[in-house]
Parts: sequence; structure tokens; C-alpha cells
Amino acid sequence: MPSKKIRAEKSNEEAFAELEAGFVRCDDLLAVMDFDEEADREGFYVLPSAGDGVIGKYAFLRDMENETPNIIVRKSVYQKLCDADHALKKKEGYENCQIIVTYGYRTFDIQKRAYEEQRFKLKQSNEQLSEEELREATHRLIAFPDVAGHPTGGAVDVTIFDYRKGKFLDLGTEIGDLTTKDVYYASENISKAAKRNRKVLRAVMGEQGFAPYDGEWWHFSYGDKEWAYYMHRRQSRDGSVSALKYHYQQKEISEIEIAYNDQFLKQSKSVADHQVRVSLAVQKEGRLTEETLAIFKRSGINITRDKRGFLAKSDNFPLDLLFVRDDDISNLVDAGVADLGIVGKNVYLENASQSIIIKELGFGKCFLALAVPKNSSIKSTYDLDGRRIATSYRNSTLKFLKDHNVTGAQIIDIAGSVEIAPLIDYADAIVDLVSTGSSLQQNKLTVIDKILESQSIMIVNRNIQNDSEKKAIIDRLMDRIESYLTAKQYKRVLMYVPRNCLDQVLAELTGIKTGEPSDERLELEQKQASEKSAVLGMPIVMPVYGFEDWYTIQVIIESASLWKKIEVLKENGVTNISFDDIEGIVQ
Ligand code: PRT
Ligand code: ZN
Repeated sequence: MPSKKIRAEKSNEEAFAELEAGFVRCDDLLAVMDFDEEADREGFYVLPSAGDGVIGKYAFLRDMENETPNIIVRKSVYQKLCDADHALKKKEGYENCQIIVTYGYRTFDIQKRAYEEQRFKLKQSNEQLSEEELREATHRLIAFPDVAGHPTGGAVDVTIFDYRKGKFLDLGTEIGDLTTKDVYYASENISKAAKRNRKVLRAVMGEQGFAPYDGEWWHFSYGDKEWAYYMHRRQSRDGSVSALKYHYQQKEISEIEIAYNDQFLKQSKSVADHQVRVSLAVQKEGRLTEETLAIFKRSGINITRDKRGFLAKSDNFPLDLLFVRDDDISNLVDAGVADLGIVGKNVYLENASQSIIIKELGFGKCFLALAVPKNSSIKSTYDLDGRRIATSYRNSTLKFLKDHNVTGAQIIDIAGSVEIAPLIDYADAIVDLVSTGSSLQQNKLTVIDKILESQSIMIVNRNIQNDSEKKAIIDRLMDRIESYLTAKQYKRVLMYVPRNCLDQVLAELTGIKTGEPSDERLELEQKQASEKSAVLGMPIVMPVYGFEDWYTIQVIIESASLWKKIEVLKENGVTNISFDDIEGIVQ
């Protein structure tokens, strides 16, 4: 009897191997290069989390929950899912069923981490595999990051739920269970009912133009590389021609514009409208806008922006953004129209704002410079008497001249293209902002003095001190921003270190030499612990599974010194150094 069972298992393995041979390969997807730029402009949509239509609910995989608490997908994908859901309800026996999406958009970083983990596991148990075989085997379970569909917002994991009975249909395995090959669409080992359910799911999704993946019954995609490849292959079989173009590129979470469906907005609005809210003025469109909005995205504050609109309300934080011209920001905060503002310090100073600076935000760095033509007889600020200075920073310039006791210079106000004024003999000198200096160089100008340094700052209306409710909200807001700004300064670094180099590397990373008396060491550690960055700096050391002579070290390093540190580490025998951004640090 036992021999029969073994034979059965073997043929089972063979059957699976045969199926695997038909799966789309990572290699095939790497060859899909062209994409449709227009289609890629499409934004994202937040799936509703309740109701009897298509809903989104994380199930087996929860690694995206902190990034996007509600599952998000491309807008067309949502539309197609709705259509698939309608089609499902028309099928006999599925009238009370709905499509539940358990996974949608995923960040590239998370994809990469999951892939590396899976690859590592496979490598341990299949040492004979070549690099390429290992990649393909891993890809069958977790898509190779560069070609993965979930980071495009086009791929979804779906299953069917009967909302009358309150239970999921039998689809042969749990969704996402990568421990059994019965998740392969065509596995023979599942019940008749499960086979039918898989077929129905595939049919309703297929009719809407989704491409299935044979290695996971739940995975479908639209617009990604896998979809493009699948459609191309199918059409080539039909004899119809098709260009091999995918629609959706992978997106960073910070690049995503998210729209909310009406239902979602209604839910959040009713909560939001009764609360005390703070308003923050930001630049509508310009140099500061992108980084400003990134702060909110990275701080977990949803901002749904209507490009034409002046106002955007967050639905998960009592904050409203006012989109205005940057020159108006400090005035609006001074007047109390906005409670807060994010603005260049140059504007704040030029407008002699009465608001209070509560935080330097570290981006939009530049300085206000006094510049003259390279061949000018003006060599310093003191040569400016009787000369013409073109600028849009009248107040800052006058103050600067007064501080230097230069009283005989004439200010010429101009709004734009200040740097060409000397060329056309409209002025002898200019005062303008400089960041890279290339604009000055192009116009053959040279800096003779710096008037002020600038960067973007958070300002708050003076009277907010008296409003305890608003003040509490601002404190919460600043905590979040602080966490993001702190995190931005660091990278999380992972490295592999041979045992014999470990002491040296740890000494390098901590500044604590080994072999020193333990009291001294303790003292050093306590000293480091009192400085907040040093606590973060303490490395974590772990053994490497299967390699006795190797360790991994995880450590947090300041972004600014990252490359210098990496060079030193390499000299000390460290290999495979990888690093990541940190999402936030709460101290
Ligand atoms: O329409 P709106 O009034 O809102 O925008 P704006 O045109 O007044 O402002 P915008 O978007 O140009 O700049 C907004 C803020 O960015 C400024 O107030 C500064 O705080 C900050 N910032 C940082 C700069 C620069 N760097 C900068 N380089 N603002 C302007 N420039 C100009 C500079 O004057 C030069 O003409 O960019 C040009 C190129 O500079 P170089 O040195 O890199 O060649
Ligand atoms: Zn999937």
C-alpha cells in the first residue's frame, strides 16, 4: 500500500511540474519594455470597505496596512472589478455573492523585501539551482520586483464571498496559501465545487479584460507587464496583431494621486465636519509644492487635491490645506485666514511677517544674493552708492543696505527675470535667490554678498497660543512631521559580515572598541543612549542561517554620511550592503 501512495505523490509532483512549465516566466516579462504613457497618468482609487459590491479587505497579507489602510488600485481596475462583480451576481448560484479584493497596490520596497525573503528560503533548500533558475522559482511565488504587478496598482488578489451566508466560497485552498501547490489554478486535487468557483471567478474577471496568473487562482492583473504579455500571447494565437505595450508603471507611494469614491467621502465628511480643524496655507504650484505634499503623504495624512480647487480637506486628520501663491502665504497666516503656513523664509522675511516660525523643514534651500556682472567695477556692497539694484526683494535689500550704511543706492522693482537686468543696462546689480548658481553663471554674474539664507519653514499665527483645541491639533501634526523629518535623515542598512571581521566592524559602527574594560564600555553606551541619534545608531547583530561564519548587522546610519561609511565598511570585509528609507521615527 505505501508504495502506491508514493507513486501517487510522484505523479502529483510531475503534474505540478508540467503546470509550472506553462506559467509566465520572469524572463518573458523583463522583455516587455514599451508602455503607454497616456494610460499611465490614470490615478488611484480607494476601495470601499463595506457593502455588497466590490470591497477591499486585507486578508492573508497585511504588510501594506500601514501604508494604505484601505486597499487602493488604479481607477480603471476598480471600474472593471465593479463590472466583474455585476457579472458574477448574474451567474446562477452566485446571486448573493460579491468580489472581495484582499490585496491591491503594494510599494516596490515591500515587494522587494518579500521577494528577497522567498528567494532566501528557496536557496536554502535548493542549493543546486542556478541563479536564473532560482529567480524563476522565486518569481513563481512572489513576483520579481522589477516586473511585479502589485506596485503598478493594476494587480489584485480576489476571492468570492457569499454575503447572505456570511462566508467565503470554497476555492480549493485558503487565499494566499503558498505552502501548497494546490493554489495552482489547474490543480486536480481540489473539489468539484472549488473547480467550478475558480472557473467562474476566472470567467467574470477575464470578460473584463483581466489577465489571470496560473500559479495563483486569486491573482489577476490589468495594465501591468504580465497583462501585456498575456494579451499579446493570446492575440498572437488568434492571429490578430497587437503591440506589446503595458499601461501602468510601478509607482512610489508619494507619486500617487488618490481619489475617493463618493461613499467614502460621505462617511468621512460626516465625522470631519463637526470637529475643530486647522488650516494650513501652502504653495499652489511651484518649487515648494511637491515636497510640501510629500510631508503629508509620508505623515499618513490624506490630502485629496482637486487641481483647480483652493481648498483640500484631509479625511483622516483635522487639517485643511489652502493652495495659494507663495508670496501670499505669510500674509494669510498673519491675518489669521490660515492658522499655519509652509513658506520660504525669504518670503517670510521680505513680508516682515508677524507669525512664529515653529520648524525649519529642510527643503527649498537657497540664499538671497547680491550679484554683479563679472567685469563690473562694483567689488563689494560698499561700492553700491549711486548705483541701480534690480530686485523683487525690496525690503530685504533695503534693510541689508541700511545695515551696511549704504544710503545712495536706487532700488528698481522687477518681478521676474531679474538676472537679465544688468545685460540690458537696466541695473548695475541685482538681488535674487540662488540655489545651484547656474542661472547666475549663464548670465555672467557673480555673487559679491549673501543677504540671507533661506529654506522652507512652518509658521503659525501668533494668536494660536490662546486656542487650546487648535494648539493640540498642531502639536499632533508637528509630532508626525517631526517623525518624518527625523526618519528622512537616516537610512536603515543591512550588511553581511564574516565572523573574523565582526569586532572591527562593530567598533567602526559604534566607536566603542572591543576589549575595553566593561565599565568604560557601559559608560560610553550610557552616554550614547542620552543622545537620541546614538540610540538609533546601535547595531543589531544576528547570525546568518546556514552560514556559521557569517553574521548580519542591521544599523541606522545618517543619510549624509552613508556612502563614506559604506566605503569604510567594505574595506573592513563587509559584503552585500543594502539600505532602505525609514518611514518614520517616533521617539
Ligand atoms: O507663483 P508663485 O508666486 O507661487 O511662485 P514663485 O515663482 O514666486 O516661486 P517659486 O516656485 O519659483 O519659488 C518658491 C520658493 O522656492 C521661493 O520663495 C524660495 O523660498 C524657494 N527657492 C529655492 C527658490 C529657489 N530655490 C530658486 N533657485 N526660488 C527661486 N529660485 C530661482 C532663482 O531666483 C533663479 O532665478 O530659480 C532660478 C534658478 O536658480 P539657480 O541658482 O538654481 O540657477
Ligand atoms: Zn497577487
